[in-house]
Amino acid sequence: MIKLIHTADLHLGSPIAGLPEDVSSELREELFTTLAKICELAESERADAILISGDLFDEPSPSRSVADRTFALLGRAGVPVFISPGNHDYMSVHSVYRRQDLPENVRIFRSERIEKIPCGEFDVYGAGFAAPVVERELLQGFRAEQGRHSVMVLHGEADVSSAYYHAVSPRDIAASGLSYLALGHIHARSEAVRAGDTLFAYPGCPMGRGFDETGEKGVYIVEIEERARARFVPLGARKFVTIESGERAVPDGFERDLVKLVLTGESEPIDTEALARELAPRAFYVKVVDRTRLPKRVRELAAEDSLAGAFLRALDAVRAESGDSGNAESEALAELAARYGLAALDGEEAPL
Ligand SMILES: [Mn+2]
Repeated sequence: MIKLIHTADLHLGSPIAGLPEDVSSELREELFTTLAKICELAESERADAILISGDLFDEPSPSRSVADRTFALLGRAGVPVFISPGNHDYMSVHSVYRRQDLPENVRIFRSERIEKIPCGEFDVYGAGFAAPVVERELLQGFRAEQGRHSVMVLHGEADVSSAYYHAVSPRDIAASGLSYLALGHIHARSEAVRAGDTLFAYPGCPMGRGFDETGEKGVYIVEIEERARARFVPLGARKFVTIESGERAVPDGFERDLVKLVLTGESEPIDTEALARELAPRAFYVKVVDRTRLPKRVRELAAEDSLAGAFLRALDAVRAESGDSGNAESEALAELAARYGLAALDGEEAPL
């Protein structure tokens, strides 16, 4: 049996922006811990190789320390590591993958053309991005050498309708003769599916870097006997989690995680920063977003003979004149305008 660890899209060296600096720096560090866990998993599972399907780094030439730490970890992995450069860590002139001192077990597919590297009893195929965008459909006409098991490591999109990132079509995958196609690029994990006899999957990024990469992350362990099968293994890194709730609370169980609490329902304007500070001990990081609507009581102010009433009536008149009241976007905008205005009349800060 052949056993492989399949990962992609670590984006090592990425700044992880939009968070407080101490939180970002902790996460930047945890990216290396995650890579170390992947290497340890390869050892404990007695895997035959690690496949990294692109965007190992966030850019073609990461800092010396990011590159050195990465290759030191991969060099100690104890198994061959195959890397397909992606659209972020493409093969630029100054690409980190051109270094002469890479560990011996690290093999990189530097060419845009598909190459084959034999690995014991199976073959590993691959290709790399030469530029941030590659519009060619890569697998067209490809057929792996038969009689041996073969896998391919590739940063690309299994969707020919968006053709900028090594598009591969299910028809070409089915005709490839590969046992497994290890894809990268899509940061959300896909199920492992079959096209013909070829299994293919996106493992997704092994650790989230923002609230657009939520939930449990990990790698695929791929086992090939007659055919390939893949099972997802979570790596236990901190998770980004979005919770929509009417309650101004973070439930139990998120102490290690980054939580975005989206408040819904009806409420007076909420001081989101103060609430985030109050909830901070409930998670590694808490962000509060106010998506509540003003309570009826406040809306009834419009009928009052007061400055607030006059303001709300004027706002209604503007909305009626604009003619697009009723659609969700303009309703949300009107809601925000009402909140700003009422807060200002109360001498408060804008409720953001
Ligand atoms: Mn990526």
